[in-house]
Amino acid sequence: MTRTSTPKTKNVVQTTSQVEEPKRYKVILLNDDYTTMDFVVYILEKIFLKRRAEAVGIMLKVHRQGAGIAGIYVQEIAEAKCALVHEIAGAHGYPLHCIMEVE
Ligand code: TYC
Repeated sequence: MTRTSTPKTKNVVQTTSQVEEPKRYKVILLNDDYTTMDFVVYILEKIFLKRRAEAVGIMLKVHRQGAGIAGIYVQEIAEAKCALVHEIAGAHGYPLHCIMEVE
């Protein structure tokens, strides 16, 4: 079937974005006196997918300064990674703690 009448709607030019970028969250590892350095490096490698050298660097920063950024993610991923850290650390008897902070 062919359409002979003129379309009734005008073309609309979109001038602004209608979707916001999702907020990003820093996952911040906190220092403590009981978790071993090796375990923190392991967590940074396995959960935050850091290479060994970077993982060691982040761990040492947390050890010396009290806190350090393990990674930056959208909310759901940051929450999942934080929960995994607490779950795995707890299972090994370590008090390793991380928090989230909006970027
Ligand atoms: N301070 C710990 C120690 O001396 C090491 C450590 C580093 C613990 C980073 C937690 O997030 C942390 N064994």
